[in-house]
Order: sequence, then structure tokens, then C-alpha cells
Amino acid sequence: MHSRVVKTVCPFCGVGCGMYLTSDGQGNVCGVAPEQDHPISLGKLCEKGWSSVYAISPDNRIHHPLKRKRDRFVTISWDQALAEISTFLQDILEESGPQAVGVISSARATNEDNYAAQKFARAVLKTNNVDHCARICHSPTVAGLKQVLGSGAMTNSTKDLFDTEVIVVFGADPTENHSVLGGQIIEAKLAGATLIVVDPRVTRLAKLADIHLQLKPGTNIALINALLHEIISNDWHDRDFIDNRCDGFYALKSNVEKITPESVAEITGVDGPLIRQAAERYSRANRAMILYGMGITQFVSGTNSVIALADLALICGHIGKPGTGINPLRGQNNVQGACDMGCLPNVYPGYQLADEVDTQQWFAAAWGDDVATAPGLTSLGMTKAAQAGDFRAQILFGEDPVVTDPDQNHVRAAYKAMDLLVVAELTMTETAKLADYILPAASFAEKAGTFTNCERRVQRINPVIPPPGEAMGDWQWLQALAEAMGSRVLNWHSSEAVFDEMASLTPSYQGMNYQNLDRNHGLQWPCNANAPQGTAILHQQQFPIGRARLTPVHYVPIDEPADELFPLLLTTNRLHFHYGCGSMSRKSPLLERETPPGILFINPQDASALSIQLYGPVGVRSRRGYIETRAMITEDVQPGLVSMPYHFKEAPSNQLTNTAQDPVTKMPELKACAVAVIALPVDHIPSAVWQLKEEP
Ligand SMILES: Nc1nc2c(c(=O)[nH]1)N[C@H]1C(S)=C(S)[C@@H](COP(=O)(O)OP(=O)(O)OC[C@H]3O[C@@H](n4cnc5c(=O)[nH]c(N)nc54)[C@H](O)[C@@H]3O)O[C@H]1N2
Ligand SMILES: Nc1nc2c(c(=O)[nH]1)N[C@H]1C(S)=C(S)[C@@H](COP(=O)(O)OP(=O)(O)OC[C@H]3O[C@@H](n4cnc5c(=O)[nH]c(N)nc54)[C@H](O)[C@@H]3O)O[C@H]1N2
Ligand code: SF4
Ligand SMILES: [Mo]
Repeated sequence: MHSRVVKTVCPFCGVGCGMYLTSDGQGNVCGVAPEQDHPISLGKLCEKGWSSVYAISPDNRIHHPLKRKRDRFVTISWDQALAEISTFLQDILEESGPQAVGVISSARATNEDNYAAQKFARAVLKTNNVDHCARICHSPTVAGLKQVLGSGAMTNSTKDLFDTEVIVVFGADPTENHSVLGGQIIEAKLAGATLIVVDPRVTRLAKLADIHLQLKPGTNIALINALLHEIISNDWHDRDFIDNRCDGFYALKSNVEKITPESVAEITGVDGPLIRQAAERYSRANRAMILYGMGITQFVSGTNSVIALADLALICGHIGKPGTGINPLRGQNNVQGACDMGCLPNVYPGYQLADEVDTQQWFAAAWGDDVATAPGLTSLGMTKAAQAGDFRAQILFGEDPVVTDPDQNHVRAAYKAMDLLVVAELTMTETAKLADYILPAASFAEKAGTFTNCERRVQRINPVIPPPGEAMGDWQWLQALAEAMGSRVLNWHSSEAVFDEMASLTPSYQGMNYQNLDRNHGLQWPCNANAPQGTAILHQQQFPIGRARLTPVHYVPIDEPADELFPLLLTTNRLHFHYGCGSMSRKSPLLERETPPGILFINPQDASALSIQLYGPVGVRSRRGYIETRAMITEDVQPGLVSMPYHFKEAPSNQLTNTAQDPVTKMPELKACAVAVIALPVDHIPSAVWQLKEEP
């Protein structure tokens, strides 16, 4: 093997920064460098991108298929693993039918892997039980924007940040989580753009903002309705745009008639005059863009909050033009792609509806086999059904729900209740520890394929080293498993062949192939005969549903407010140096030294009332669980609110979180639940949950 340099894309967040990886010629990546002329990252990477070498190092990887033997795992061959899993699956299918099995795919894996996963579910297992982490991330975006605009994706491009007058960051923390874009927002602000931040915490951008609306968690709709009221009552809305392009204005107007900024001051905790200022700055700008994140979606009111934000952009005419738009900051490197590929129970690739007979027939004909017809379960639907004994087998790759799904005790019990759990992973995660079989998966640096970033840009990734041991790309082992089950519907010889099949069946990807993706730094969908160069800005002339549907929505309080027993509200957030379940970022000693494993952010007032000291050990209890960690005392959270990251298996905030769900998308309320916090003796070492609990 020779040392070589390969151009690829960062495997962490949805920004999709361009990078070069260098291999040492002995199966290791030994260098990372930013791509200087990349259209989004412009020659930059954040610390996570720079640390991707550790995340995939062969030292930390699963090299061979593993099978559970009581309380340990033994190495077996691929042939044995595939034969046993396939027999197991066939027995369960025969006894309990296709509703009892399902697939969880990965927003960290490629489009090719995700396309294969939903095809495997629908045409091999004959089930629509296929889902992935978008369920607990931007599923309200997919549903809410689809309803109002007809398409659930970022409307504009990241380069528009340099071409706008006002940037509204609503429930997102981009300097931590989309760091390269966070830096660009700071640059735009320094170059004269107005920055408005809406967040209950004082984020880094909130500190720099012209206006910070520090609302109480879960009160987005009350606040947005007051903004709508203020704009409409001052006649700051864009009448021409509304007349030409939107329906439903009068219903929206009458819905907010009485919702003055003062009338929501109590609910939101934000002073009326500040709401007025924000309404004026946003609506009266020529170009203003909204970026939003989990502070909008992760609530029981998630879908309606997305709808309210879309209403706000529409009545101001801030859509369909450069420097405007409603822009969900999609989180995972390929979560936009996993949704586009149809790894959702209700849609096929390109959001073609799974319950429509036409769609079913079209895919059945293209794939040459019958497909599932019954409605599918969501990810949390599968775990719930498992506990009820109705769901028996799951094939899961590239997710760690035991750490990342809400109510950890419930999730763990559900996975233990399944008869068969197969996990394909890079590394031993908490969920993999519960598996019956673990399959070694190839990482982004070991396979070819594509990722679709937050601005709908489909970019190629390229292998720089071979997979460690016997690891395989996800579409490859899915194909091998289908073959072991006697199905030939997954039948490709290369990633390119998977892509070409997918593009032929996915209208928004139809004009793409590996060659034109390479030539253009990727292409933004829709890319087809009408838009061969792709589309930087959606909805310029019309919406996919013709006219936009302005939709009035009402404020609904959070499911579990603080009370006497659980007097503080817990919200969860992310830290710049760690990612998701931590299974990749925590392999880096450089990232690991930056933060202690687990931390509770608490206001000085609450800390003093509870006799909690800086870095002192604390116990945190909710109605669902108990964890111990250390306290960080900071004015960044207001009195009454505490905050925790969810990256640390030693102090998993998802022990505590609430599973109450958004009725439309089943998004759980990850951003608010009631907790009680106590100070522990200063010499007490916070005990890790995974050490306390018995492991199988
Ligand atoms: N470093 C790092 N980067 C990541 C990730 C990671 O794990 N680590 N994960 C990636 C993924 S999967 C995703 S989805 C993105 C998520 O990126 P973000 O959406 O930025 O995620 P969060 O930090 O969870 O939440 C954003 C903000 O919402 C605020 N918030 C809480 N409640 C409310 C509310 O009621 N209203 C408003 N307006 N705001 C509220 C929080 O205080 C927080 O600052 O990040 C991606 N990037
Ligand atoms: N409390 C709380 N909980 C949350 C959130 C929150 O804000 N608060 N946010 C939620 C959100 S937005 C999200 S997206 C989820 C994320 O939750 P997860 O998707 O569970 O988190 P990740 O850490 O991204 O897990 C991805 C796994 O994929 C593996 N992997 C990476 N690449 C590949 C590949 O190519 N193939 C295979 N087979 N495996 C691969 C990695 O090793 C890693 O273990 O967490 C959610 N949980
Ligand atoms: S901003 Fe996101 S894509 Fe870019 S280097 Fe950081 S983690 Fe990777
Ligand atoms: Mo996410």
C-alpha cells in the first residue's frame, strides 16, 4: 500500500465541510487537511473535523462479526453470522409477520447505505418499519415545512449568510454545533448584519447579538404569534408577496389579533418592547434569513413551531430570494440524505408517499418484487411495541439509542425484550452491548458514496484506507443478508450502481451522477432536466404545492413543567467538542481533555440555594431516572433552568428526559422536563450509571 491523499467530506455534522485525508500506507489515516476552495467551509474545519482520525482509528474498531454467548461476545465468520441472522429473521417473519421486524438506518452513513436500508425493509422484509434519528431531530421540519411550503428542507444556501441584512438564529447554537457556519455568522455580523438570537440560554451568539430574546423553554409559538401580531398590526408585512403567493392570510391574521407582545410577556418571559424591536428589524429588512434548530423541533409543539416560523418568513416575503429563507440546520452529516432516501416509515425515496398504491406499484415494478403495504412504525413506535411484545427483531446500524433516545430505562428494557437485535457499528456502543449479533461496519474513510449536507448539497466521499479486519460498507452487508434470505433485489457491484438506481427513482436527484458531482463540488437538489446545475434557492417562482399555505397555530405548554417535587426545568444541549453518543468524538484524547465526562449547568442563584459548589458532585432526578454528575455554575442559564449535554454515557441525560410526543411526528420533548437537583458530599465521586447497572 502507498501513502495517498484523498478528497472527502467531514463525517460529523450537516455543514459538510470539505477535507483531505492522508493515509500512511499501512491502513491508517495519518493526516487531515481542510479543502481550501470548498464552497461551504472555505478552507476551514472545526475541532471535530480535525479529529476524525481518532474517530475511525482501527485501534477502536470492531473488526469481525460478533455473536452473543450469554454475557460475552465471540467472533464468528460472516457466513455464520448471515446464515444465523437470516434463519432467525425468517422464523420471526413466519410466526409474527412483517410488522414484528424493522430497520433503523443511519444518518451518519451514506445515501447508498440508506437507500439500501429502506429497500431491504420494504422489499425483503416487506415492512415499512424503517426509521432513523431524524425522528428525534428534524422530523417536525419535514412535516411542518411540507405542509406550509410543500418541501421540508433548507430553502437557501449557506453562502447567503454573506448576502443578508438580518440573521435570526432561532433555537440553535451554531458556534457549538455547526461551527464553521457559526464562524460565518460572526463574520456576517461583524460585516454589518443584524443578529437576533432566540434562545433560553445565553449562547456564544446570544452574547454577540443585537437582540437576544431569552424566552422560557417551549414558548416559541407564543413568541412567534406575538411577532406576527406586531408585524401585521404595523402593516410591515409584504402584501404583494402574500397576495401573489400565499393562501390563508386572513385566518392567520385573526388568529394573532389579540396576541400582543405584552400579552405573552408572562408566558415567554420576554419583555414586550424587545419583541417589538425584533419584529421591526426582521420584517423591515430587505433580506432576512431564519436559521433554526432543536430549540424549535424537540417539543410536543415541534411541528406547529416549525409552521409558525414558516408563516413568519412568508408574511414578510423573506423566502425564494438570496439572503432569505427558512433554514433548518440539519444536524447529522447525512440526515438530509437519509430522509431523502426514504428511511422514514411514511415515505419512499424523494418523499413519495408510502401509503399510495401508485407509489407502491411503481417501486414494486422498478425493484421486481412485492413491497410492504401496511403503515410502518417510527423508531420510538418500534421500542414501544417491543415492550408490549409485538415487535421482535430489529436491524440497527449507526445509531446508539440507549444513549440518545429519551427515557433510557425504557429504551434499554425495550431492546432487551426483542428476540433478535443486530447492530452494525464501527465501535462497541451501549446499544451494541445489548445486541445478539454485532456486524463490523466500514467508516466514511473506507468506502465510496455520497452525503447530502444541510443545504441539500450531495457530495462524494472517497475511500482512503481499506476497512479494518472484515468490516464492510452498510449497503454491502445489507445486500449479503438479503442474499442469505434468498432475495436478489439488492444486487449491485458498486456504490455508483446503487446511486444510479436511486437517482433514477428519486425525482430531485435525477440529474446527478458521480461524474457531475465530482465536477461541481457536489450539486444541490432538485437537480434534474429543469435544473441540471442543481438549485441553490428553493421556491423562487412558486412552491411545490403552488401557493404557500399560511397556517394559524396555537401555543401549547410543555408536557412536564417544574413543580414542588421536581422544582427545576432541565433542558439538553450539545457541546462543541463532543458529538452525539460520543462514540466517535470521545475516541480523541484532544477532544476528551476539553470537558469533563458529564456536566450540569446551573445558575448561581439555584446553586447557592442548593449549596452546590463549582464542579461539586450533584444528583439529578426526574420521574424516570437518576444520574450523578458535576455542576458548572454559570449565568448562561436562568434561575429555574438547568441544562445538560447528552453525549456522556457515564452521566446520560436521557435517563431523565421525557417521552411525551408531538402528535404529528412523534418527536419526543427532549428539550424540557422537570427535575430535582441535590448537592452530594464534596468528596463523593459521581457514580456512572453504566457502572451501577448490571450489563448483560
Ligand atoms: N458539537 C456537536 N455538533 C453537533 C452535534 C453534536 O452532538 N455535537 N449534533 C448534530 C445534530 S444531530 C444536530 S440535530 C445539530 C443540533 O444543533 P442545535 O439545533 O444547535 O442543537 P441543540 O444544542 O440541541 O439546541 C439548540 C438550542 O436550542 C435552545 N433551546 C432550548 N429550548 C428552546 C426553546 O424553547 N426555544 C428556543 N428558541 N430555543 C431553545 C438551546 O438552549 C440550544 O442553545 O447539531 C449537530 N452538530
Ligand atoms: N437529550 C437529548 N437527546 C438527544 C438529542 C438532544 O438534543 N437531547 N438530540 C437527538 C438528535 S437531534 C439526534 S440526531 C440523535 C443522534 O443520535 P445517534 O444517531 O444515536 O447518535 P450518533 O452519535 O450520531 O450515533 C451514530 C453511531 O453511528 C456510528 N457510525 C458512524 N458512521 C457509520 C457508518 O458509516 N456505518 C455504521 N454502521 N455506523 C456508523 C457511530 O460509531 C455512532 O456510534 O440524538 C438525539 N438525542
Ligand atoms: S463544522 Fe461540522 S462538517 Fe465542518 S468540520 Fe466541524 S463537524 Fe465537520
Ligand atoms: Mo440531530
